[in-house]
Amino acid sequence: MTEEFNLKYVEYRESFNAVLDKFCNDISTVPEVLGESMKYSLLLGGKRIRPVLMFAVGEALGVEREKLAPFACALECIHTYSLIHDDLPEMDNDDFRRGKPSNHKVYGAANAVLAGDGLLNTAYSLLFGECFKGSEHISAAKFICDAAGIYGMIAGQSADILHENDSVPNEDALEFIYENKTAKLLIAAVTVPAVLKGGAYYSELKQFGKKLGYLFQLTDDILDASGSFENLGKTTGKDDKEGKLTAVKLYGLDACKLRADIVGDDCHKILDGLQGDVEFLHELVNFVKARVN
Ligand code: GRG
Repeated sequence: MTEEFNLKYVEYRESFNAVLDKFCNDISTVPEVLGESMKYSLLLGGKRIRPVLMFAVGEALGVEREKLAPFACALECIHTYSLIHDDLPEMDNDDFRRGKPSNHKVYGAANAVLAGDGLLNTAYSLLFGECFKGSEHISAAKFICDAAGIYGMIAGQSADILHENDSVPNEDALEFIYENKTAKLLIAAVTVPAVLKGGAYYSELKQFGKKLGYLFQLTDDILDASGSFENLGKTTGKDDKEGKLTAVKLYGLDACKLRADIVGDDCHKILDGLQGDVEFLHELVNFVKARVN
């Protein structure tokens, strides 16, 4: 990755973090623990890859960040809720997230369920708040809701649970899980600017998000099998222990690395068909492929 890419990534991320700080400052709940537990997970850090992607595509298409900020914030709230619920003992049972104790380890499982619910609900509230601005805003809001819902991320998580301990690993099931659990929110991140721009490069960006999501989950599986707690900030080796259907289980570690190269190339090819400055997005694909956390 070039120094220019690193600086730009930090600039996008910090500009989003400023939006998120303001959003968090405005959260004031009774009882206090509700808002506190929501903010705990939102502000734990994380790569902020979804907002960064949204801002970067927005810049390539000429959509202002201020216009995207509420959508990016809603998406990060939904992503954070999914991580809180995923870490619960009844789901993935992880005591650590982003290098810190998971939400339920700090606030207890019942409060963690509510923190997740609160984040999801607040995301919808934010999205509804945008809808009076016009039909493109309504379409963008609906796109995020659908991506997160029962034909998106929740379906992916449901399939992930269903296929645990399958005696024969199944490629179609794996692709369904990848597309829904992981790719749908990344697809939303890259298509929201297109929708707000009246549909510019919508199909290409949707396809790009799908491939990037596949690559993102592929590297996640590779990191779970071969990464470290220090880099990842969460327990590794759990997929295998829990009998998860992963690409590493289906194809083996070396084949997964080859697949990552092929899917990365697919992402670059899609970007080559877009006009505008997409150099940052090309580098982001390489960043996802080489990521260690
Ligand atoms: C519980 C409804 C519900 C859904 C859970 C998204 C998800 C479905 C579970 C989270 C666990 C997981 C492995 C999800 C796949 C997507 C993924 C790799 C998420 C981690 O996202 P990063 O790496 O996290 O962007 P940071 O911490 O950087 O924000």
